[in-house]
Amino acid sequence: MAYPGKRDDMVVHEQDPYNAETAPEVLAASAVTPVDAFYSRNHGPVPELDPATWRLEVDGLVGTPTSFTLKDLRRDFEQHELTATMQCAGNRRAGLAAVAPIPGEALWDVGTIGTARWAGARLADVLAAVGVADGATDVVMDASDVSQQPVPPETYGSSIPVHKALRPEVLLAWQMNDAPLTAAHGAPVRVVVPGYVGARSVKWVRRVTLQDHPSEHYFQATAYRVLPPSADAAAAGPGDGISLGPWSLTSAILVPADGDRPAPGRTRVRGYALAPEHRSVERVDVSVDGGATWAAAVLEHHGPWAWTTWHLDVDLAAGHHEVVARAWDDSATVQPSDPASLWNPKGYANSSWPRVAVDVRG
Ligand SMILES: Nc1nc2c(c(=O)[nH]1)N[C@H]1C(S)=C(S)[C@@H](COP(=O)(O)O)O[C@H]1N2
Ligand SMILES: [Mo]
Repeated sequence: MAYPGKRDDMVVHEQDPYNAETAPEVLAASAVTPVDAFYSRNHGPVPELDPATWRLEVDGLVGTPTSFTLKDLRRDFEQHELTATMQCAGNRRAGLAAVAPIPGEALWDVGTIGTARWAGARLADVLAAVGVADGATDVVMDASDVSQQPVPPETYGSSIPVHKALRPEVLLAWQMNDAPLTAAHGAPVRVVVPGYVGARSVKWVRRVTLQDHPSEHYFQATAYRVLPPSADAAAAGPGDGISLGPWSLTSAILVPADGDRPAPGRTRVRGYALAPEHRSVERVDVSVDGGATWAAAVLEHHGPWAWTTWHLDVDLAAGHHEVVARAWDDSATVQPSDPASLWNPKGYANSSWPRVAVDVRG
């Protein structure tokens, strides 16, 4: 069933709450992902908030606790625009689930990612207006949606370190692709934290609190953490595992799709690569023989906070081919080849080489 404001070619993993990813060929069609094709990751029902009565409370370790209306934010702060990629920590989880089962989590393929032109106020400007008090280390963002996943149910929320919150790329966004944010993507205002896993880009934000420790919200303290392979995910508690903040070097092959049966001859392999915070994608190698030989793809950069899209034309003879890619960044780091080396009980941060198998018709 289609969801309001979303195309019907979304790959839906859950209807209620709505959780859907973009089909690979749709993602490959443009550097900026259309809003109606952008992935949706929800932990509770989507709230419909009235922009006229919405308030953003800023409190905690600040000089002057302040309540802002949307009008206040638009009037008192300069609007900044930024093309930035958002990616769920669970993107490419299916590749980890192929190593060993990951029960209870959506088996996302390569489409829990998208790039948008965001516009809004800098969180740094708002924090400067209220004053950051000594001792503040973390900025907690609390939202209006209630998730039934934690026991007892609680509002969605997470936090980022103060040093990240003060960076110019972090926005309180009210626009996505030159239009007002839609309800599904956090209207009237969401946080956008480029370079960090999507879980930190809090939608329907209603309160920003500065404190001397990270958020105690379930989705910060317990979920979105990388547990050791031997851990029992169901028994994990607050503070267990590595908290996911900045994402790692990754890439995906979007076209051809796994199992495609192209005609023999010239085929264009297309995909994306994403560098960690403050890094850039410098090279993407593509192999059509399972990694025996490689050629460098053509890169298209879209700004410091956006993915790099890439393509390579290859000649494929009839028969079976395993297409593999690997991205390199400006620290000469390359993605790890083996998903087994990254496997973790909740299936986060699969940054291993993407692989698709195609059978070229004879
Ligand atoms: N309030 C709220 N914010 C949230 C979430 C949520 O469920 N509730 N999901 C987070 C996760 S895990 C991701 S990946 C992104 C997804 O944003 P999108 O649905 O706009 O693509 O929002 C984040 N912000
Ligand atoms: Mo996510």
